[in-house]
Amino acid sequence: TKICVIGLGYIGLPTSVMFASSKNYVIGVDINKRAIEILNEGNIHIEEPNLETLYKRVVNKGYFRAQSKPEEAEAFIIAVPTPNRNDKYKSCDLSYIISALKSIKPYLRKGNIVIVESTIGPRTIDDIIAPFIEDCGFKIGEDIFLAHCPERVLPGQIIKEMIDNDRIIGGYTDECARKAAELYRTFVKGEIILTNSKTAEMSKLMENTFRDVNIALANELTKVCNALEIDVLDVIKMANKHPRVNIHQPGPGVGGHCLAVDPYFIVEKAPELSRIISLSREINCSMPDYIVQKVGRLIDGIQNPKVAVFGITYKGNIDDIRESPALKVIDMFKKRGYRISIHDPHVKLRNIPLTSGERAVEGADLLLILADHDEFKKGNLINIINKMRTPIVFDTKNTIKLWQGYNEVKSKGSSCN
Ligand code: SAJ
Repeated sequence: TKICVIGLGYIGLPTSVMFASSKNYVIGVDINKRAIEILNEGNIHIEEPNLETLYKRVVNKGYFRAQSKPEEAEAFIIAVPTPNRNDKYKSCDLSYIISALKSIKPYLRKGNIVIVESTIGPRTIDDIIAPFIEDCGFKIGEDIFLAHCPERVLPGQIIKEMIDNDRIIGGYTDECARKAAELYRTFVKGEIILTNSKTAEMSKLMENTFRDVNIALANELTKVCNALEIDVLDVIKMANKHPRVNIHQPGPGVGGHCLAVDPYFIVEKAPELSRIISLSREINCSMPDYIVQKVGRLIDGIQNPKVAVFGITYKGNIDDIRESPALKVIDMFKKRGYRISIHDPHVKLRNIPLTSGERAVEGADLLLILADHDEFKKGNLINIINKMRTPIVFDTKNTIKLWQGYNEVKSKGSSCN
């Protein structure tokens, strides 16, 4: 099958590679000229384990080519970003989807399959995308087969999860779902579950919303426990001994381009009814401020304080800082006039002033851990606090319990959280 994939980012590129690996001819399309150049030189422009090796293999065999414009194909897969708009409900911005649809319009032929992989609000296929295609003069389910096939892969293990995870296929009609399923069956080993478009849209959004709401519960519990002087991590450990309870881990907030984005797409469509969902977003968004207030109390009275921040990515062991709560924390520190040093062994961005861990803690009054990178899980607490001016450690991700010297320092009553 000849497949044209629009959008070669974290989802579109691995998807293209998977289709090409199972002997489909894939044309990858992106508006980013630099990405096209890199890809056509045989390299990839994103970081993802195992992807480059697989990519080189399909390019060498002639199954993949990147270009800036679509062309005729049997199937079109849209994998472009759908960010939040800057409006009251942070609603779903469909402008990239609309321009992708416009770009394939001249190449659409009877019998084509059109699949939207991008995350979209409930009813978007029915209310916006299907009418667009019908306006082009096609009858969906007879001339064109339209489906929403959301992805649910975790960055860092995309390839494995793309193959093994169960896949939801939401067809505009039953025939649309069957056609789309045939395509994915070429590489998906997990179960392929057929449904309608709106159910597929809502289930994808609800997966991430479920996680966001549960993290909000853990974060709220943290605030309540702190107010009542109860150790929240002990409470979570105890409660999770129950076979049907799984309280998530509290932290400095929720980042990334999924959990911090998707719940708003549901709220937008039914604001009066989505109360727990929007409250959870509020609670998770309040965490950076909560952390900063707490830091303020811990270093109260210290002249010209210096805070060393360890870990600024949105979660541990990745290089991605999109929507990371750490950035908000750092901004608030700057507004308060604190001196700040930042250490993150995973981030390579030049516009953030990073320094080594040793230098970061030198003369610091507080060490704040915001991401649970593996590098932070081992260390010598005594060595670190010896370099600090004031030995206060605030660990929002519970990483340093494993550090050498932790128990010794803790028993002397220093502020380890
Ligand atoms: N977090 C907590 N406490 C927890 C778990 C996570 O504070 O107990 C925070 C993390 O630190 C991070 C954020 O939540 O800031 C999100 O991290 P994550 O690992 O839960 O999720 P993502 O955003 O990397 O990927 C999610 C995944 N969805 C689910 O696990 C339900 C992934 O499978 C989806 O494909 C992806 O969203 C997506 O593209 O939608």
